[in-house]
Amino acid sequence: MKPAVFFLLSLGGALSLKICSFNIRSFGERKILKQDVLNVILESIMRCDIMLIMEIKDVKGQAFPQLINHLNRKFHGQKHEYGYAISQRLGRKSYKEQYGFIYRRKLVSVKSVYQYPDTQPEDIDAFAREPFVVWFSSPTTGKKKQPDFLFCLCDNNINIINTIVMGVFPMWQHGSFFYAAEIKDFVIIPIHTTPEAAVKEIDELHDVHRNVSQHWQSKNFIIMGDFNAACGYVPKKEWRNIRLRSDSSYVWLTDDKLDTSVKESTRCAYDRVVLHGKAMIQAVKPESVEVYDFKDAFGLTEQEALTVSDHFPLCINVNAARRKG
Ligand SMILES: [Ca+2]
Ligand SMILES: [Ca+2]
Repeated sequence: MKPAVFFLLSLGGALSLKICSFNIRSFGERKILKQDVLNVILESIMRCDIMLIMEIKDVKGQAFPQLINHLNRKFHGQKHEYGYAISQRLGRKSYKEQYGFIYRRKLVSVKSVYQYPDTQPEDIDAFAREPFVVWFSSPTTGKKKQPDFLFCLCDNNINIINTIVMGVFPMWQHGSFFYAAEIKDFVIIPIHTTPEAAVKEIDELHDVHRNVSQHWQSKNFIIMGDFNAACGYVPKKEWRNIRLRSDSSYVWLTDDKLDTSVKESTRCAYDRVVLHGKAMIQAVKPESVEVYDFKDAFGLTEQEALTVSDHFPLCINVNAARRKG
């Protein structure tokens, strides 16, 4: 039996960031005041390193900052664990919503924000709630860059070694080497479509992506949110008219059957995550896609769960570079 030669060249490089989106139906002061509802919301956020919140209907503009205070109070002694960025109130008439991002300040920072103007010639006002785009950065530990791979020359004990290594390092893959891409910055384009205009708005996200690419240098994009991309709002035959779907440079991590709706009677893949950019795509494992079922996690009845929201949060894990210090 030949001895196994096993090289472990890097472990310390990548940091896994959990990035989630959550349409909290009609989020406002009333939800903050209901302790049970607030607890589920806080728990859902604390599972994540970045959380996009949609459907903030907060006329006085107080509920969202209060939510951040509640979160930060949970981390005594640590200076403001969470930071946030929130859009203006967006909408065509009196009905308005905001997009809000909550993030762990230790892990990421906001490089820049950009409100998509929605003034494309011949397509003015394509969106009811035009994306509030945020560029996040996750700075590296510095110049001392370690190689990002594990390497193994193994004999017929490879299965044993794989079993051991996969237990300790779940990122290990069968075969001789593993490459973990990590990214230092990425852009999140959020969207909560108008259900009846979902086909048009999802298609237009392609133009938003192009527009943002002209403004910012980043090539790493996550397009996420409540697309309303199911259950009658996007008929099957329409997919081919949606450039975000037909253009193969976009990678859809969620399939058309992933149920993100809370109601037991519905199975709807409303919420989606789409990636763009080679490094971005490499930094996310498709199997990291997760629908967080807070109904099960908290042992709630359907009715109780619906007082929190009619959507479950949707999450992915991104391999990011570690932040300095
Ligand atoms: Ca357009
Ligand atoms: Ca608009």
